Amino acid sequence: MKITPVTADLSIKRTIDQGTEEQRKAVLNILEDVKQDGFSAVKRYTLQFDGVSPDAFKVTQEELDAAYRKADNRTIAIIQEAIQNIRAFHERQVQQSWFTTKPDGTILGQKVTPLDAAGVYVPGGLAAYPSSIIMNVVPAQVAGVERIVMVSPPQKDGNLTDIVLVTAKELGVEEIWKIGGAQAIGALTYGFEGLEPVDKITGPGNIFVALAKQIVFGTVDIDMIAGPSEIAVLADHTAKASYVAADMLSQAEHDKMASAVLVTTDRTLAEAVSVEVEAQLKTLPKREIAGASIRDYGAIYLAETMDDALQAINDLAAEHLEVQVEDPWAVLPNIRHAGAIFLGSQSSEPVGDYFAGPNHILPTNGTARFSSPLTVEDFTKKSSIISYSKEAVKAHGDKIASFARMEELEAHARAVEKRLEED
Ligand code: HSO
Ligand code: ZN
Repeated sequence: MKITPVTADLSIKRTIDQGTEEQRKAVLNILEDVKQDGFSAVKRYTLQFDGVSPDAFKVTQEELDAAYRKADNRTIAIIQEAIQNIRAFHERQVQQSWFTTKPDGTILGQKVTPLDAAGVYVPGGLAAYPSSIIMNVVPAQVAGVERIVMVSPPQKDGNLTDIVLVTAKELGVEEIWKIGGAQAIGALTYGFEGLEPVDKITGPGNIFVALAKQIVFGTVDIDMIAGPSEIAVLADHTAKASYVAADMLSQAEHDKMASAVLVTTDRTLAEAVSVEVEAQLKTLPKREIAGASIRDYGAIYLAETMDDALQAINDLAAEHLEVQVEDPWAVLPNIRHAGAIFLGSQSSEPVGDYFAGPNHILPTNGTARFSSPLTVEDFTKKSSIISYSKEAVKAHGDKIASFARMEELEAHARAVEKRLEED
């Protein structure tokens, strides 16, 4: 990897796939068809895109049980422990409704209510990561969402993979549909006989799924449009080159467009990481993907001071940031933009992908400047509570009426004054 000095305005080289005009049109058509024709449109598109035409799209209890019986105990135990850790972390995020009272008897507050129904999209093939299923489902469950619906495209044999079903069963997700692509987003948004619409759709997907989510946003809520994985490592002379390189490759193997960037104050480390990345790449099963990612989107930046390095790190606003410096907690206050921050040499990124507890659905493409990981709050909404007392209306009614007249809204003014007329 090339080593370049850190420059003033640094940004991760990103390619944001916005889709082509044709793709957008195709997705609009699919959504419209699903809205109009429901089940029959879903059946048609599943045959067209997935090459199968099942009579029923809903996964049965027997299918779930059969997959579970085939799973080995260690796999199940690992999934269970990961779910436990992730659930425990998310339970800390629960927000309570709150109310405040004033001496005049007014009560104000905020009522937190879980969404009624959430839909989780699980991509097909190798990207059907069980870890991502957990990361989407657990916050919804902790929020109290009563109905969680999973959708995923059927494989060539018409089924979902066993590991997807096993994970769903461990999570207690019971409503699973073998539908993928834009047609699945349409089905979740508009519903069809047997499938009731949901309120929010989360989960990653290909460009067709991303476009469909963008289009249905407003009718339903969505989580975010996730870009390829990103990792930035902030390191000084105390960092171990083999760790840094391994962690960079862990995200590079996700996608040819994933980006792995090192920002360091130490030239020796920069050179060692460059050599290590090449060496470790050679034996990776996904060396073709990881190699392309490192070549096109990887970088090693050398900074003169830790302040310059931190500036660069904040400019990058990476999805994942590893801090491998002498005293990581000391630099934490100066880190402003990152989706997840991994502190210290033992906190390698995959620890967070699978097991530690925080969510791995994180802001990409520099959106960590203004957005956050997926949380329990994302599966709730709030209602404001206003309970005014007679005393309060007497004291403030005339001001409210005057305010309304400033806006030339006479009916507003009179509504309040009606209360003033009475004793
Ligand atoms: N690192 C990915 C999530 C993931 N990793 C799933 C492994 N499985 C998010 O950027
Ligand atoms: Zn990952």
